[in-house]
Amino acid sequence: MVTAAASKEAVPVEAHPTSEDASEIASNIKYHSLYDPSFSPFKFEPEQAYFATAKSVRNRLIQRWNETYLHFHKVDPKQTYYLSMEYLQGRALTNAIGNLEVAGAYAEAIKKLGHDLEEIAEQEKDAALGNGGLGRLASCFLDSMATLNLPAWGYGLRYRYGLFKQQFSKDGQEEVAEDWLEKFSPWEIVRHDVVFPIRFFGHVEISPSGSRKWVGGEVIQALAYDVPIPGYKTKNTISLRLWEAKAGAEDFDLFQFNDGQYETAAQLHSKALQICAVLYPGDATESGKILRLKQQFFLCSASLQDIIARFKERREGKGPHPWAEFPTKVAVQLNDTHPTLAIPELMRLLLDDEGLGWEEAWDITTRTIAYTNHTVLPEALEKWSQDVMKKLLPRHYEIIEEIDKRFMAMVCSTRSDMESSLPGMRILDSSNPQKPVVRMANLCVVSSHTVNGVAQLHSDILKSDLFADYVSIWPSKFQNKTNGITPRRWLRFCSPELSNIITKWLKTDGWTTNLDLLTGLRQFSDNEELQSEWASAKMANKYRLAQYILQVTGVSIDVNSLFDIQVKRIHEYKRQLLNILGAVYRYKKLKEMSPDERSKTTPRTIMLGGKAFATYTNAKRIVKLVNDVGAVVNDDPETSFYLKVVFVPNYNVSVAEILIPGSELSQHISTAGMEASGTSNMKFALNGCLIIGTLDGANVEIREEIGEDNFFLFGAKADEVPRLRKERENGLFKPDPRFEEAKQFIRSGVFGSYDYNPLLDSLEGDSGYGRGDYFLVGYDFPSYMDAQAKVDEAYRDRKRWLKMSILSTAGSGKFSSDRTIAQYAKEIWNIEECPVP
Ligand code: B1H
Repeated sequence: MVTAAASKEAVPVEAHPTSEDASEIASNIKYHSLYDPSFSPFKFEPEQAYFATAKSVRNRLIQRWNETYLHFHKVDPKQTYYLSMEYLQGRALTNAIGNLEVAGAYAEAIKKLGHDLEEIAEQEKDAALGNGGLGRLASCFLDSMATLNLPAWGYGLRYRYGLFKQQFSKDGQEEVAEDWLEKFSPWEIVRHDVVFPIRFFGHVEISPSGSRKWVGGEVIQALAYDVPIPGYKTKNTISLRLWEAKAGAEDFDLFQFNDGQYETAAQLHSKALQICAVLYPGDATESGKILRLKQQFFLCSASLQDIIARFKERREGKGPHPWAEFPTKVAVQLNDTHPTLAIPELMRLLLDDEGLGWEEAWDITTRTIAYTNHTVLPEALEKWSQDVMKKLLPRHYEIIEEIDKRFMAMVCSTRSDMESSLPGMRILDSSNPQKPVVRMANLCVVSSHTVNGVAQLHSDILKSDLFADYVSIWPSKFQNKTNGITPRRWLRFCSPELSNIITKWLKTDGWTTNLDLLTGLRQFSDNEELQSEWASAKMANKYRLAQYILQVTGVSIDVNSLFDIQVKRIHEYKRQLLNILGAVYRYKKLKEMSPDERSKTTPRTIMLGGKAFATYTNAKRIVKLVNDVGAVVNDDPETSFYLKVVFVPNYNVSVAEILIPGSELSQHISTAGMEASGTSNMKFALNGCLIIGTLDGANVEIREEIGEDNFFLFGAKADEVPRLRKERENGLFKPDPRFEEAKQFIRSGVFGSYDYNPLLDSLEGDSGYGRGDYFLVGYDFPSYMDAQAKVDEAYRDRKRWLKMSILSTAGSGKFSSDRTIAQYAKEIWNIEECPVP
């Protein structure tokens, strides 16, 4: 037995890989720091303690992961494969020990080693392999799939650099590469035996018998890394398999290298590095477009080869491969159109490699693949240049052409009434001869057995608008699956204070896996004892948040003010501009008030956060404006007690875990019809935070669940938006004087010398881009300000506010991703639970 030197207590060093005893866990952590080291010996600062702890937890996960894999292999159930270009996993340590129910024991063990669990957990870098809601949804889904014991896996890409780190200079946001793998990730396990070749470019060869084969071009290897995903209170631990691109030794030209041609010698290695270098390569250039398409194909091809290999392996000794069984064993879900190439790739593998005929391959493909749409924004609907597609994936282009041709023939022969709609439904759009494109959403709809939207309103819009023509052909293809969030990460672990109170009043912690139980809180919403406990838990979370804000911005905020938060990607349709214009108006009015009048107002701290895409100019201007407004407002001795405006830098999953529990009001104020669902609205509501919002996305359902009295509603409705835009175009819009005043105040230069005119001009009818306030900020401004006045009034009535807060949590049960995933499993994937005994 060895005794570790650097620890506080004399802790023996031993393996004990699965013990739940704190002393043995401490020994195990020491064991990892000494015998599986990644740092200089005997150094045991928080960082070393984090890595050793993570390795200790990882071993538990690997054991469960292995058992789960073997169990699935033995039972051979139908399995779902979730294909997504994005996963926003955030940190893993707290979540893993929480799901394994060993958090208490690890906290004690770490104390024995002279450290503090929270401090250690903060050493971990976020795995930010995603942009926003779509990526975080994928991660919540994995958590629910594991927790529900479903045979399901995720596939994604192992980006070297995740979503950029947001920093600021005097010019505003700057993007810096986020090196999440700098000191390796303890949560991934490389699978050197899981490698598939991925081809790009080349040409199609036709044999004398007429069969086709894609050959030549460049071939890069896909190597698997598995991230174990533990379920909560279950042994089941599933996999997120991330692909890395690699070139082999045979691709390294030693002769050229020795000849001094270093770059050309390792050309393929450098091409491989590019594929998984960054999450979202800028695609303004042709090479950027090709790289993005390469990434998409890389994910699809590697995943499908892996799926087919597993299908064959599980069929070994059971006779030749009965391909007709494939859709009874495999469900593939496309997370938006980004992995659409899975469709022609599955067709190619079945046709060219397995030798099936078109009809059979098409039947298998369409029974296997389902597609989730996440947006109706025209600019986000992917269209790839036909020329780029032909060059990079010549065989896939042929297959897409054939799908398009057969689809047209089917419509013409069975639905002659639809012929006039055909041009809009076709997959290949050559209407602009200069820029013929492949419409990926159309390819998905034609080739999937099921298409779903992510909130009721969004699914209705898909049916009545974007995909209306297809609905008349395949009415039963379209479904709704309202998004959800995992209540473990988003309440149980991020707000232990509130969780304990909920468990106490419900007399069970069963709500963590059956979130509908939260309705049990309704009967106590008036209870003074609960209200007072509730208020202290929220206050503890507000303190934690205030400390964080001070640490990252230097701004000291008052915990007794109303904490008002809007955090999400910066986009004009999400209308952060409406929020900041409201704040500017509030500031102007406060300035005009007498001290006595001011003292009657409700003090507020408005926090905004989110990243702007690097080339999205107006989004960056909005970020700059928030910072500039904050700099003036927060330093104004007359008003700063009543109003603070803070831009929270570098918003990500772990920042959200601090912000959301401490919030009291959150803003979900997109132009109606434009936010497909939103998922942070669910996280805030679950944490007892009230919502000010429009009738958009999942807001509609949240309001239904928690009651309209507990939701601050304003703004145009989705079906009014087209008419309102028309009216603007025709000069019929009369702006509210408050809106004019707020804009004018900014134009006057109060917030510095930066030129905000182009941003503000986009809100005018005569905007240079001819958009004339496309997002209707001006139209919604007055009702927004009225709703904000109601918020101020409600907050002054403490009892009423607490009751509303409790009712928000109580009504959030529907928004568990467990509910969402159970619906996918039953209504789309047709899979059943497969618990590891
Ligand atoms: C959502 C995206 C998205 N919808 C393109 N679409 C991307 C589009 O990298 N790209 O090219 C990345 C992401 N993301 C979001 O999905 C919706 O806006 C939210 O309303 C929704 O809650 C979320 C999850 O369904």
